Amino acid sequence: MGARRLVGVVVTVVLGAVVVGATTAVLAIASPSPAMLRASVHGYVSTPEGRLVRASLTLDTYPDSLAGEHGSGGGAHPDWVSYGPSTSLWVPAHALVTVTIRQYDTGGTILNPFFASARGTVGGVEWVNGRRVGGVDPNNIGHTFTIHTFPTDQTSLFVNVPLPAVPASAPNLANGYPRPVIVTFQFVTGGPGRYVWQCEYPCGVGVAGFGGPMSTQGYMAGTLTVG
Ligand SMILES: [Cu+2]
Repeated sequence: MGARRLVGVVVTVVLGAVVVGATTAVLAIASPSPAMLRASVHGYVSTPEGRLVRASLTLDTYPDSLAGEHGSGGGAHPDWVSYGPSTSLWVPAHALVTVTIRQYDTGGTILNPFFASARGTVGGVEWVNGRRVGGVDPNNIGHTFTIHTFPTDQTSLFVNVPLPAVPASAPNLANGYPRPVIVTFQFVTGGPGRYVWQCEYPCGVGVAGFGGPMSTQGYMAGTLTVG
C-alpha cells in the first residue's frame, strides 16, 4: 500500500468516526431539535489556563417569541418570553468563550439574589453596556443565563450571568423592541459534555413564575453542547 493510499484509508476511517459521532450527538439531542447555534471560532488564545480555542456566541432575550427560533409567527406561544436565535447551543471544548447577550426585556426583583451575581465567568465579572461589574441590582433583573451540569463524570460547569432589565424609558428601535442592554462575559470550557441552561428570574407563568416559558426548551431553557 502506497503512502498516499494509506493516508486515504486513515482519512476515511477518521471521517467515518466523525459521522458516527455526529449522528449520535444529533440523536442525543432528541426532538424537538431546533437549529443548533454554533459558536464562531477565531483561532487560539494564550491564557493562564493554557492555550485555548477562542470562540464567540451572540444571543438575544425577547419579551415575546416573535424573533427567535419559533419564526416571525411566534409558534405555539407567541406571547412567551424567549431566548434567540436558538436555545440549542454549541461551543468548542477547551475554549475561552465570549458571549454577548442583547437583552430587550423589562423585569423586576429576582427571588434568589444568589443569581444576581456573575458566577463562574472569567474574573467573576460581566460587562453591562461596556461597564465591568460583579453583578446586577437584584431588584432590576430582566433574565439570567445560567448553565448547570448533569451529575455525570463530564467537566463540571456552572455559569450564572444576570441580565439587567431594560429601563421603561428606553426608546423603541426599528425592530419594535426597546434599545437593549448589552451584556458580555467570558467562560472557559473543559472537555466535551452536554449541559442545560435556563433563566433563573421568574419571568414565566404559574407557580412563582417558574412555569410556561421558564420550564420549556425553546423559550427560557435550552441545551449547551461542548464539543
Ligand atoms: Cu427569563
